[in-house]
Amino acid sequence: MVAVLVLVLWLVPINFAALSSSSSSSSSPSLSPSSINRNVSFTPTHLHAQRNLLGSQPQPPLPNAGLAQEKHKMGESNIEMLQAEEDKHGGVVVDVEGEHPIDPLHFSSQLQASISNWRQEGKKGVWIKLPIQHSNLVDTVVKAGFRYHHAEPDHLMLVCWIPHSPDTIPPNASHRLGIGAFLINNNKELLVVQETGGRFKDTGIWKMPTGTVNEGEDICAAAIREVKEETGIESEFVEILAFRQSHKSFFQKSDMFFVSMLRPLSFDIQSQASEIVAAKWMPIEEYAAQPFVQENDLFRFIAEICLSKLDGKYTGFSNLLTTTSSGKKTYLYLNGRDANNLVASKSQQD
Ligand SMILES: *[C@@H]1O[C@H](CO)[C@@H](O)[C@H](O)[C@H]1NC(C)=O
Ligand SMILES: CC(=O)N[C@H]1CO[C@H](CO)[C@@H](O)[C@@H]1O
Repeated sequence: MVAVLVLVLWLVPINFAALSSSSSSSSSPSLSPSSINRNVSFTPTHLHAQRNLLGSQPQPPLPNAGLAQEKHKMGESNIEMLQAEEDKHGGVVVDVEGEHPIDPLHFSSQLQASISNWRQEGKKGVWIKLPIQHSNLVDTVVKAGFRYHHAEPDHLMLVCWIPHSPDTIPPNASHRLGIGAFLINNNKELLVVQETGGRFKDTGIWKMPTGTVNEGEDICAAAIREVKEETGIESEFVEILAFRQSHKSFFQKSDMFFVSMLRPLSFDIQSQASEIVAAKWMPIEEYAAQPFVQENDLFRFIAEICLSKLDGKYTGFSNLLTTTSSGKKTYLYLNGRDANNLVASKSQQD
């Protein structure tokens, strides 16, 4: 007991020094000197925790930072582990919860102890989902060897591969999906718009309505939605005529763009979207003759595809609604000419 008390007395002043030198983290209420000075509950457990915290203060981020074995030998039996769910790939996911601020030093020791535990259990990827209200822990988690994986408005996802085998963490999202909508009325006029911003701003160029596919949204539904938003026109999906993939687009991500043919169900244009200056029905030849279409291989080819489609000389991809074994609905896009035969023979079998 005497030895323990001596250690406590020795630790307290050191602890102050360490804390005052890291003023940036002193905003957390649990770091205030009074709580550190508490002397009632110092048991051997807490001693170990304190020593871990002290030890982790000035260390530079090592490759597997914060994982130094000797600290865990002391820590693991005493420090409460972080709660984690196992994922399907041999890893664990820590969902940092709660509204109250978390003390970074405490979190750091819990994280280090947990990692050494998970490593012994042969766990692989460790994910930390950090809600925005716990953004003060980012530095702590990064210093423990984690890297950013992706971010959403309300949380940051960090990841660390803990075994010594090669890292097989899946990459973050690599593509953005876009649609362009091809709609023709009974006078062979194409639905076109002019945009307020972007690369076509103030150019006088008329283009097809375009937009991005939302998370959880089908391409065919996105095309209908964008046309409705930009022009007020109601429509139904016919086919994907063509798609193109390009790289180093927004935020250096790749981009998939699906040219979709829709059948208009209404013809009165009511442009409401703030990004649209004007919308109209334009003779398709006039659209195709615009210099920006003619001078750009890709646009010219797309215009030619659309013209061929009108002449009945081109078949795109129809959508077929399918159901996976888990009950998920998912569209398969397949060659429209052969789709009907396939669907007919499938329904005979069923
Ligand atoms: C996302 O993936 C790209 C491509 O693999 C990579 O270059 C980038 O660093 C990744 N971003 C993050 C935050 O990991
Ligand atoms: C700072 C502090 O909490 N000091 C306490 C240490 O323990 C003694 C005995 O229990 C208390 O009287 C002090 O207030």
